[in-house]
Amino acid sequence: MNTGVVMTREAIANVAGNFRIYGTLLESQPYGSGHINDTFAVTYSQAGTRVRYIIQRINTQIFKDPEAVMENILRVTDEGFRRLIEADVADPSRCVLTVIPTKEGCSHTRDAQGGIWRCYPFIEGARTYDIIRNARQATEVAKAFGEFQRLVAGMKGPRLHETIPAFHNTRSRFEKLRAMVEADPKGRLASVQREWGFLREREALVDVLLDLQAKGEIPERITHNDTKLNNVMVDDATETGICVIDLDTVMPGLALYDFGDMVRTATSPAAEDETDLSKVRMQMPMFEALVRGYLSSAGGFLNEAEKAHLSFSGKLISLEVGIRFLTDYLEGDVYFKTKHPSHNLDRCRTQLALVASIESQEEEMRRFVDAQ
Ligand code: ADP
Ligand code: GN1
Ligand code: MG
Repeated sequence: MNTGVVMTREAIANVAGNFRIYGTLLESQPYGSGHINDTFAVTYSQAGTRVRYIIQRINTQIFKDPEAVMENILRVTDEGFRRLIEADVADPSRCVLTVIPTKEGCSHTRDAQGGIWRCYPFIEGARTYDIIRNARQATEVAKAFGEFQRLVAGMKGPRLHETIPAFHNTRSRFEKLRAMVEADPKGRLASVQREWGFLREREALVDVLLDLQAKGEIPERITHNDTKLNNVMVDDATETGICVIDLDTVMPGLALYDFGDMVRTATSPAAEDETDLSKVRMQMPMFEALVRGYLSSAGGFLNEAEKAHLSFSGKLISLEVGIRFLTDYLEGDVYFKTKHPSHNLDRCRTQLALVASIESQEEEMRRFVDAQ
């Protein structure tokens, strides 16, 4: 089971000591609710001022080429920083992540067990949310993700590395699930017949965006690919989305994958692992707020086919993540961090409930987008 790494204070101090941070380490604690990396907040005294940093162990079971991940992140954050300076933004270091180098000038360091770590300044006066609070927040978050896509759109140089190949390839996600159903390595299939049936009925959906891309109707762009609500920092004072974080999957992708994941994570009032499925629903006011926010920053570069599939993308990404949670459940919880044996199944069920909720409102969603 993937439960994340346990680190002693001394082990964290050893890792943190490799970065170009001066002062004295005061404390450290595990931080955040991400499913992939091991994240710690560390506090230093720097000449009497408390300063925090984020230290993160990259999950190298998932990101097989961490150097490529860091190369992408350096390129994207440099580009973002440059563009923000050009635009005269007041405090760019709160609006884009800064990679803090090691004492040797490298973007990451290796611990005694071979774990790969990186370090960012802690963005203060802001936080992430696991559940959306109100429509205004939805607009702000969508605007921030759209702005992120806009900032990196014109980046020069070679194509970014694909840090996880076929990450959003919904056909291969479906085929992996089918293979896991056939192998049933943990004997869990009997308990998921209803979920597997729901997904099988919707198999045709997984090819829709891939086909449009193959026909050239939807272009490849530089996208974030993990635009969960809790991957954007929201300013405590202004409630604006100030900084997009979790940049491991920034790579070539479809803008619709990003919008779809916003719908998946920012329209329902329920947690991703809620077990009372009657609480899971796609709330139309949140969807409308997301569309407004996203179009305000990304509307200028999206084409008609992309705009026409905004509501579909929410359904597809909820389906895709449902497929991934179910696959991981059948495989024995090897990918996402889990806290108990049915955690991935609970998460799968909320995703499928969300798909059903979107299906019941799809016409209305489409009409709203068309009217923009
Ligand atoms: P994961 O891939 O595991 O989701 P993230 O990079 O999203 O890892 O980090 C996990 C959580 O840590 C985020 O949701 C956020 O709350 C917090 N976090 C990450 N980077 C920063 C930062 N630079 N400043 C403040 N909080 C951060
Ligand atoms: C993971 O890292 P985190 O928690 O932001 C996952 C996403 C899933 C999401 C489901 C690299 O995101 O793809 O959509 O969990 N990230 C990776 O909550 O697989
Ligand atoms: Mg995250």
